[in-house]
Amino acid sequence: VIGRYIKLDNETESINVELNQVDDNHIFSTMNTDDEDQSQLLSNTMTASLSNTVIVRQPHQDTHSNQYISNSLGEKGQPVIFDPNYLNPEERQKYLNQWNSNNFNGYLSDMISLHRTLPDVRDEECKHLNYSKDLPETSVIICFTDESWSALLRTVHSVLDRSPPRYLREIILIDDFSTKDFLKQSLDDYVATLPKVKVFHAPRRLGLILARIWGAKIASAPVLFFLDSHCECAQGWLEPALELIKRDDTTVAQPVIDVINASTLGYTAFQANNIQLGGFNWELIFDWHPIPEREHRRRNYQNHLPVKSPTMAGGLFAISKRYFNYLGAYDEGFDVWGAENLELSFKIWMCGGTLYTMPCSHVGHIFRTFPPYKIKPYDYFKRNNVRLAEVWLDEYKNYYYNSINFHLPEFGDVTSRKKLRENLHCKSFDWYLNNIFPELFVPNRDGIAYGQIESRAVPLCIHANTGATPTRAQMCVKYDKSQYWILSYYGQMRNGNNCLRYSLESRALTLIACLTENVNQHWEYTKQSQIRHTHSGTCLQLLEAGLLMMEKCKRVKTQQWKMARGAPP
Ligand code: UD2
Ligand code: MN
Repeated sequence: VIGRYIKLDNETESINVELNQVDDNHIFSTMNTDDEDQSQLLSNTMTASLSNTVIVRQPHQDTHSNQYISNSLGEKGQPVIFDPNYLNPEERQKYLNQWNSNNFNGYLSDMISLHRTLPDVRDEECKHLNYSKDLPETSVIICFTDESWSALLRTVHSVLDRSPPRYLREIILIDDFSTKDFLKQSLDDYVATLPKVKVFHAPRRLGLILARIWGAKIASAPVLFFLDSHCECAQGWLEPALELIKRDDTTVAQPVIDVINASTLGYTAFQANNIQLGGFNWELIFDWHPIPEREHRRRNYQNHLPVKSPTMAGGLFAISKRYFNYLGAYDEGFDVWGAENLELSFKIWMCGGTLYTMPCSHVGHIFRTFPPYKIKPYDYFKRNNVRLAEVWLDEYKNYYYNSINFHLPEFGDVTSRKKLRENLHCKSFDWYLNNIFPELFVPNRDGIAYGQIESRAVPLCIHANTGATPTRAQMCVKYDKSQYWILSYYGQMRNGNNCLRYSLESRALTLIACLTENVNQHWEYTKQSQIRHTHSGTCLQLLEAGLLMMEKCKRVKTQQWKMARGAPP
């Protein structure tokens, strides 16, 4: 037996068993089992919308050729569960190396067809839209550094296979000084066999931001469509963006970014009633938000229509080349990775454009927990964010500086970027917050008490622990952001975007993502300096060793807490 193929039928919850001969070197044998580790594997697949599982024991030898492709492995975006314990030691080492260099299952990616099919994941309404007959042409720009061969080329082929040829002028690959050998001559040779695809090798490491600027300069079509180098474009991905930009070239359009699971490569789509919009927090980290009611109303509750998004995730979007240059592309002082997505988002809104997410356009992306490239000897993300804050955040930059504990790094010269903002007569950040992202928590507008919460009984402060660990008190540490709380006007006790929560049912005091209008997250800071949970009418009490409990409110020192009243500065 070389491998096992397990098929789980969602509806009946039964396990079907099949035998599959893939090619001369590959046989997938199947077996029906209810043993423990198999049910574990199967339960992992349940999180994905599709349910075929393949456990491969003996994969092909040549990881950079496409010759041993199964007809079914990963087809239709199915997740493939891959158990490395079935690999021989040599293959297992290759598998581990691929994880280390990519931070996703590159070994499995190499076994899946570069032309694998995806289901048409669009909502029904999307399939019957009529697009203009003369949409503008696009240049697709894909920057990469040390990308997996198959992930990169699956991105390229998904563009070639699923774009109407008349709208696709070219695909520009910018190799950002990769060190992997196969991304040089072999890539050039491979790409030479494809229509419309060109590779440009950077003479030094540019970082993704300068690499994109370079790609945009080379591009000849009126519309630029940027993609990451580990994406798969789904059916109908291109037309919605071209339609929006044709109507108004100050419109910037991002597809729904579907999830390609980093270990199973299973493709999971977001339906239009379930998509999330881009936001950010005061650490200037991008995050996701549900569509606010005001946007549902503006669109007459038609989920498939383009929805206004405060920010973009950054990697996947279409913009007119003219407008990209008009907005000053990206800050060329940004290094390696990060901040460019918020810069462009703020610029678009503040300088007269519109940023949409298009529920009818789907592109999958392999999300990884952290980027695989070597970290430079300094914190480039923080430095980029300081440049961003200096130029675009006005007085709001102090929230960011508070969150990074006031230690400003050297951030270079931003005069030319400030000049750009002036020349374009862009609106203020205050305008942006009030009009484009009113849902964002703004401390001095929405806060009524802030800072450390220190016990009056002993010098201990409430410390934020996310996840299952109960919240407790610890030694007070100044400028520790886990001890910086803001009680909001709406009664939330916030640590960043997380809120203190107490539930009568579980009797647990935890920290979870803030939800407005959740009774379990509603608190008051009383005249007697108590932290009172409104719904249960109980008060926060310090026990020995920093443990916290919700108890009947009474006048004891262990229920009294020091916290600065008034809005944070
Ligand atoms: C997200 C964006 C990414 C970018 C980033 C912030 C999505 C899906 N992804 O992070 O596009 O906006 O936020 O900067 O919205 N690369 C280079 N040179 C480098 C580093 C990276 O060419 O020095 C390439 C890399 O190979 C990849 C792309 O840039 O194709 C984005 O990098 P990532 O995939 O690590 O970023 P991601 O998806 O975590
Ligand atoms: Mn990416």
